[in-house]
Amino acid sequence: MLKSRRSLLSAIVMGLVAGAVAMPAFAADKKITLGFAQVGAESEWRAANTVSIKEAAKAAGIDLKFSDAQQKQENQIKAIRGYIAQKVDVISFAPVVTTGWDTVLKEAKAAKIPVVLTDRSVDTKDESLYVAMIASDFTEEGRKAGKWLLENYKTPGDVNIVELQGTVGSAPAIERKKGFEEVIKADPRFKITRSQTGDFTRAKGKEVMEAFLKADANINVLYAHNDDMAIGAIQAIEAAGKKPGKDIIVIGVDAVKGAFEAMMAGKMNVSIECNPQLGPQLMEVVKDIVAGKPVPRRIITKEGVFPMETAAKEFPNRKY
Ligand code: GYE
Repeated sequence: MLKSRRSLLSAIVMGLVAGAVAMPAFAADKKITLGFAQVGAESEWRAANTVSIKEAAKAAGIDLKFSDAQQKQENQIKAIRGYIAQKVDVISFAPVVTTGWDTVLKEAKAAKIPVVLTDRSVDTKDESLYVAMIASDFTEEGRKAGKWLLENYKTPGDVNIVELQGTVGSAPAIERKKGFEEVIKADPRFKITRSQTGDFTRAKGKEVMEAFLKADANINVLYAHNDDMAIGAIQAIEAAGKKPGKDIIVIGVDAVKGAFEAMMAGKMNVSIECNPQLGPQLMEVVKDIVAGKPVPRRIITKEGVFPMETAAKEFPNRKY
């Protein structure tokens, strides 16, 4: 009797302990709320990234609060402060630029709201200000662009490269430049003769390329930090009476559909892939954080290189 009573009691205690352990930090029926502060709608990449985040949140049953900062840091900071005030469960954002985030991230930390970075990194000494980052390796993308050029540019003599940089101070602009320079410096005939920002947009890419072409008759290669700027620049090259893809070699980054179309038309030579479909990974990480599970600090997306010869074959498989 005593024995069975004791076992019954211990079963209850065990059950309680197991229940306590198994019980999520969060009541199962409460929806997770995620506040996401997007960069803007500057490129095809960004549009695909936004779709991916919205669709993945829906599929995961996560309540998504979404804001578009129109490429302005102050708007993103405002949006993050709004999410803190609304007491969302997790905040995620793609930082427009790398610097200037410590204050707002400390506010999120003080409010005990975990932050996940997606797409772009921040420059901070305090690693505790965010829990995880899901992003591409932009330096490696820059290196891939440089390697493709060194391996494929056969015409002898000096090679004058003009560069269209992304948004000033953004991680992809800083790192795509760095990786590319690191590789081309191995061969002294390759030189960047002009370099300016086109802010990751087609309109700015076109405008800056027009100025480059007016000032300089001797451009052999265009390295654009994204496909949209390359596509804008292609229009400028054609308007100047030159053949993009032939007279001027055109290198882009992202591998969006617009780049594949330009490659199939013979106007763009290569695009280095940068995957915008970060939504599903982000929702997994958000769910794990809320459930109190450990998450990897850095998740790197896998990416390829698509030269123009592969464009027609690959095009039907492209998702963005
Ligand atoms: O390459 C560009 C976009 O941060 C990786 O931002 C992203 C970049 C992408 O505007 O097209």
